[in-house]
Amino acid sequence: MTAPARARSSADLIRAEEPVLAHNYHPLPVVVARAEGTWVEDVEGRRYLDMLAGYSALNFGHRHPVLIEAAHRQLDRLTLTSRAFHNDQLAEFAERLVALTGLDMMLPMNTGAEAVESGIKVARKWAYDVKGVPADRATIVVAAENFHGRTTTIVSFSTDETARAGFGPFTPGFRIVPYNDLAALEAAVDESTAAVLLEPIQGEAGVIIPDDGYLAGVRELTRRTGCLLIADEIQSGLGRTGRTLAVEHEGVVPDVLLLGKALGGGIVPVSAVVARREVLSVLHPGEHGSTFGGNPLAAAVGSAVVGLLESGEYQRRATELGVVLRGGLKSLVGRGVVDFRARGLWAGVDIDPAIGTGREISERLMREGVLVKDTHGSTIRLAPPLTITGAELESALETLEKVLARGV
Ligand code: IF1
Repeated sequence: MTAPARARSSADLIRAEEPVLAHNYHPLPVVVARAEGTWVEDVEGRRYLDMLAGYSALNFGHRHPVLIEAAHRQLDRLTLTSRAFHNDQLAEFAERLVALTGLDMMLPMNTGAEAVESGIKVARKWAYDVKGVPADRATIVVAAENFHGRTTTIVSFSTDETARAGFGPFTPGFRIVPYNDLAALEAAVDESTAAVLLEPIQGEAGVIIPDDGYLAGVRELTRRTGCLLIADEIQSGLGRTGRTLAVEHEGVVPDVLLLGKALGGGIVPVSAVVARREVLSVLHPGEHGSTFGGNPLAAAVGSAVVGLLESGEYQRRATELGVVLRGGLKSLVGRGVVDFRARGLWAGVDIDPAIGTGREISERLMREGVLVKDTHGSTIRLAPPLTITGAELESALETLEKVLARGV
């Protein structure tokens, strides 16, 4: 007999998942039951500082009141129409998102992978219809160590065997070059190239920040060779690095911008392809679509998210508190931290493997009330909500210091 959900302990719930839930994750042994702001609470009432923020899908913290209010208001009016009809929320969302990014048009989708897939389709169609690349000959250049999602086409150009093995046959038409290497990129681009697809900072690879000038160099190269620059800002965008978009750190405006995660405010999946008119104009009725893309609930929440970003408050917070984050991590170098990379409120921290793996460090931090996620090896990622207070951030850094000082 299964105990009713309300009486089940964390341990009961973890055990209950095992026979009925696909094992495509190895979660930390914490069962979250409620959350607010930077804090989550497990079934037994233990509280944790959330330093992962849903992999940057919770930039505005858990259940931000402005976003929850927008969602409640729309839930009580209209949630889904399909795009067979118009709805009264989508125009405002499109207008405000386009204005926020400085581009011309947007295509509303749901998950990040859908935005990436849509960006690939649109870039290819632009290559055939506008650039004149022969049918089915378009290529797209990507970076090694990329992470753009989990669909078959996307893992076709992954260099992470764990994400790719066993899912072939793969989609052709992609060329892989080392990240942060303009010469290699130059060599890979030719008349068949539709686009270069890059993360401005590589998230899953461990928050890899390219050399100053790299993104500007890619922009110059793509403009000179007549191909599109597609910036995947699904994780790096929407305030995370201290700017609305990470490409702004180099004054770069891409031809195509991919957004997701925090665009849905941590409430509903919302993603988008935002692009120059010439690019998104290649789509005509019936050529692309999505049941939920642009639904009124997503659009209402998306508009509220854009509203939070229009003031610049969260970008300023990420910049200011990013100084505290960098300072704290710098003080730990040589005391358990081997190296780190940080921009705004986003850091990849390489822990001394002698102290433990990323997973072991994550479990020790969890027991001290701080939630993080390892990426690879002994690297952990820190990406708290941009609503975190200075005191909360200091507390998380002190906990990291304590866990590292304790050693093995
Ligand atoms: C998982 C991390 C992984 C992304 C970028 C597109 C997508 C993502 C730059 C796809 C998604 C998520 C996926 C999730 C864990 C997380 C992630 F990098 F954020 F840590 F896996 F690498 N572009 N990243 O980061 O967006 O379809 O998931 O909405 O798959 O485990 P999605």
